[in-house]
Amino acid sequence: MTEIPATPAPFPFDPATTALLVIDMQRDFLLPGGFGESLGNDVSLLRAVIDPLAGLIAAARASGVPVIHTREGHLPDLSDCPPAKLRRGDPTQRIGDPGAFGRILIRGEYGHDIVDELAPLEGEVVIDKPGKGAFYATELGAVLERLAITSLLVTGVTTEVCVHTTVREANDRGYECLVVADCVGSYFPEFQRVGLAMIAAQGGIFGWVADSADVVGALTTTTASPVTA
Ligand code: C5J
Repeated sequence: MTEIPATPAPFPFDPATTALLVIDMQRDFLLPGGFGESLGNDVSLLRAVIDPLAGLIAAARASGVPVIHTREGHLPDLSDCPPAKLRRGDPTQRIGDPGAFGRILIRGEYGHDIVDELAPLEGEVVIDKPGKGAFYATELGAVLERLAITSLLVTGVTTEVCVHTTVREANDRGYECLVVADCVGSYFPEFQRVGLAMIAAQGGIFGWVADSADVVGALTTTTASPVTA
């Protein structure tokens, strides 16, 4: 057990019981010309996450900490997409419509998959999720239980939507969550700032916040012996 410098206090870190969760780093959200940009968003704010996250993923892999990826998306017939989600907002394009990179947020389409820079390695868990939270209607809880994981290093996009929803779900299930500040991203700078502040407020109501340099530092000085199932 070691500690990672974090806000509001050092994060107790045991690589044997920790996983790195990489949320929704998908082309539909991140690529110029894609769905995210079609909603009027500046995707460069999300793309800034790619480099530090690639470094963090590499450090986790080297130290034996499991890397678990998620993808938000739906079955081609949209049977797992509630009408309320489909109707939400006023986009020029909706989930399931043809987009620049295939049908938007549909499993199996090019845009639904993870950006090349962060592609999962063979054998890494990829969770397909229909909701914002990574626990809802997925096997994530069972995977974490099988790996004996009790702490999560949380990364990905977007900070105030899928990252926050997942951290809240994880809290209610008893996981310790460290959100890595420069490895989560929002289209809205104010939401990024406030989203991170909300995690660590009130003595860490949802968890801890740290920079990737400090997390990588801890990973490179420790090694996990992952549980295999
Ligand atoms: C959104 C996500 N923002 N992954 N999805 O719709 O945060």
